[in-house]
Amino acid sequence: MLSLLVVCALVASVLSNSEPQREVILFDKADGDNDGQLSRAELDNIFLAFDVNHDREVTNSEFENDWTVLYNLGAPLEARTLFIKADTNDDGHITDADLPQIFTFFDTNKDASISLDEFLTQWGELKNAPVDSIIVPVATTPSPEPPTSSHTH
Ligand SMILES: [Ca+2]
Ligand SMILES: [Ca+2]
Ligand SMILES: [Ca+2]
Repeated sequence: MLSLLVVCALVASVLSNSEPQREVILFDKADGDNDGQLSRAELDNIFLAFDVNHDREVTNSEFENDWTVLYNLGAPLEARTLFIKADTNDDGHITDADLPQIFTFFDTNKDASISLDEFLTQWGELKNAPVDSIIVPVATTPSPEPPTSSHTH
C-alpha cells in the first residue's frame, strides 16, 4: 500500500510538470518497477515493443511505422536515424544481438542500470547526430523470382 502511494505521488509529480518530454514518457513506460532506473530487461522492452509480429526482430519498417504512427514519437527521419544506430551489427534488424550494445551505449557510468539522466543524455546524442554521417546499408531485399510456370492448357 505504501509503495502504491509512492507511485501515485510520482505520477502526480510527473503530471504536474508541464508537457513532459516524450523521452521521459518513454523512460517511465519502460521502467516497469518504477525504481527510476532501467535494467537490461526494461531497456530491451523499449525496443521489443516495436516488434509487432513478435518474432524478436524489429525491421526498419516496423520501427518507423510504430515510431510515427503507433506511438507518435516523432518524425520518420528521426526513427530512421535511431534505427540505424540501434542496429549495431548492421544486419537490418534490431534483435537480441544488438541489445547488449544498446544497453552499454546508454549505461555511461557502467553500473548496470540506466538512470533517467543517462537515458536523456544518450538519447539526445542519438537524435542530434547528423544523419548523413551514418552509412545507410543498401537494402538487399531479394526481388522474388517470377514463378516459372509450366503452363500448358
Ligand atoms: Ca526499473
Ligand atoms: Ca542487428
Ligand atoms: Ca548507469
